[in-house]
Amino acid sequence: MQLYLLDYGTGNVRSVINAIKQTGYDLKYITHPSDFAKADKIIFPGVGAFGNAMKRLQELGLKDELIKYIKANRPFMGICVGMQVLFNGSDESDEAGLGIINGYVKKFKKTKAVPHIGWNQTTNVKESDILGDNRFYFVHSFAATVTDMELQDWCLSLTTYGDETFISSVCRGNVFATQFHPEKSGRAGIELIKKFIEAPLHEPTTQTIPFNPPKDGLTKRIIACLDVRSNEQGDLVVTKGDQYDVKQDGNVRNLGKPVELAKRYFLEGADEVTFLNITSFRDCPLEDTPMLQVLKQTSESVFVPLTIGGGIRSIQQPDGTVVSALDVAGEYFRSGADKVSIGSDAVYIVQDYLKGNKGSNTISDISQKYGAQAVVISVDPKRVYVKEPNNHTTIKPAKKGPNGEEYCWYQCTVKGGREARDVDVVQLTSICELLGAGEILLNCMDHDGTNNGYDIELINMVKKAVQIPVIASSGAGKPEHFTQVFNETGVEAALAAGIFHRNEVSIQQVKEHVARDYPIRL
Ligand code: 1PR
Repeated sequence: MQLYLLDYGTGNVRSVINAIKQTGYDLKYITHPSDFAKADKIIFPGVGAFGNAMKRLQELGLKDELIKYIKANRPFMGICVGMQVLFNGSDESDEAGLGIINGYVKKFKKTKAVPHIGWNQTTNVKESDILGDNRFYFVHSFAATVTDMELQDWCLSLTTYGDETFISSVCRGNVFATQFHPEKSGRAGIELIKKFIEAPLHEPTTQTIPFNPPKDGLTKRIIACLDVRSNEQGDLVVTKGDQYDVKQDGNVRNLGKPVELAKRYFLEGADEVTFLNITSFRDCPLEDTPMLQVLKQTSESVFVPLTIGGGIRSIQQPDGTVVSALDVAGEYFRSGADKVSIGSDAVYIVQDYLKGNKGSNTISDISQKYGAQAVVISVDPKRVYVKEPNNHTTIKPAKKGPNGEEYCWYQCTVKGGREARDVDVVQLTSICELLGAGEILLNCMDHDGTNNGYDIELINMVKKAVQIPVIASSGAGKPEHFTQVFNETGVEAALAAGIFHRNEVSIQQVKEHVARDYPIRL
C-alpha cells in the first residue's frame, strides 16, 4: 500500500507527516500530476486559506488530476481546508472549489466567538468503521451545513457550535474528509488516521441514523505555556518570571528543557502548548533561531496544537538581506507551528494604524496566507492608575490605586514589557481583530507569576471588545482560578505556566475542577 501526501506548500504539514509516521506507515509526496496514478491512498492536509489552497493546486497543475482521482472513488482523506475544497465554493474566497460536493462553505455567524477553536464533539449520522463519536480539535471560521439531500448523502457526522450545527466530516465510498484536525487531536486523531490507512475499500453508503442536531460540545481549553530563553551557560531553558523578571539571584531561572516539558504537558492532557521566545528582540540569523529546532523536535511527539511567539517580525540577516515577517512565520509553520503569536510588532502596527497608516502589515499578510486562526496576538499590558478617565478606555476598578486613584487603564508594552506605548488594550485588540487576527493571548504584567488569580477586570474589558476567542493568562495559582475566569469572563481558554512547571498543580487537577461546570477533554 503506497500512501501519498498532497502538500501544496503552505502551512504546517509537518504535524500530519509526524502523525502518519506515528501510525507506523511511510509516505511519499504528490509533486507531479502523474503521481496520482501511483497512489493507493491520498491524504490532503489543507492548511491555510481556501482561496490560497485552490490557487496553489491550479499553479502546481494538480487540480484536474485530483478531481479525476476523487471522482474515480479512489481512497482520499481531506483535512480541514482539504475537506472544504471538495465543495463548490466558500465565503472565504472567490476561487471556485473542486465541485465534488454540490454545496457551499459559509462563514460562521458572529453570534459567538469566531474562529471556532478547540475540542468539540462529533456525532455520526451514518454507521461508520472509520469514525466513532469522539472529541477532536477544530480550528476554522467557515463550515458547511446540511442544506439539501446531496449534502445529506455526503454527511458522516455533525457538530454543533453555539447556535449552528455543521458538517464535521463527510464520507462517500472511499472519499473521506474531516473539518477537524486529526493530527492535532491526540491519540483519538492518530487512531483515526491509522484506520483510514488500513481501511478496506468501500462502496458509497447511505444515511442510517436520524439527523438530530447534537448539543454544543466545545470544551474550555487549558493551555500550558513555556517561556524559553538561553541561560548564563548558553543552554536553552524554560524559565518563568515574577511580573516578567525571570532572574533569581542574578541567574535565569531554569525550570526544564523545552521539548521534554512540552511532551510532558501533552501526555498530562494539555489542550495546547505555547512556546514564547522571550528574548526574541535580540537579532539572530533566521536559520540559527533555536526555536525552529525546538518546534521540529516537539512536533514529532506532541499531537496537540503548538503556538510559537517571540520574534515574529522581519529579520535582518548577517549579509544585510531582510527576511519579511511573513517569511519568518512561514518558516515556523513549516517547522511544526500551528499558530504564531505576535507581540511587539502588533503594538507597532496599531500605533501606525492610529496615525492613519492602514496599508499592508504583518497581521493581515499572515492572516490572508495562512488563515486568521493561525494569527494570535500576545498582549503584555500593565495597569496604569489615574485620577480621572483619560482618552484611553478606563474602568473604575474594585481596588483603588496606591494614591487613592479611582480609575485605571491598561497600557500595552513591547519587548517583553521593557517599553510602554501610548496604546491601550482595547485599541490594540480591536484593531488587531480588524486586521485579521484570529485569537488574543492576554497576559497581564501585574499578575504574572503571582499565583493570585487572573486579572478579571482586564479580561472582561478585552472580552467585551472583541469577537475572536480570548485566552486568559497570568496569575493562575490553583484550579479554582480557572473556573473563576471562565465563570466571570466567558473566555474560551486559560493558560498557565508557573504552577505547572513547579508541579504545584497538575493539568489533570485543573481539568477535573473545570469539568464540574464546563465540557472539558479529560
Ligand atoms: O514581542 O513578538 O517578540 O514576543 C515576545 C513574547 O515573549 C511575548 O508574547 C511576551 O509575552 C513574551 N515575553 C517577553 N518577555 C517575557 C518575560 O516574562 N520576561 N513572557 C515574556 C511573558 C507571560 C506568559 C506567562 C503567563 C503565565 N509572558 O508567558 O506564561 O503570564 O504565567 P503564570 O501562570 O506563571 O502566572 P514579541
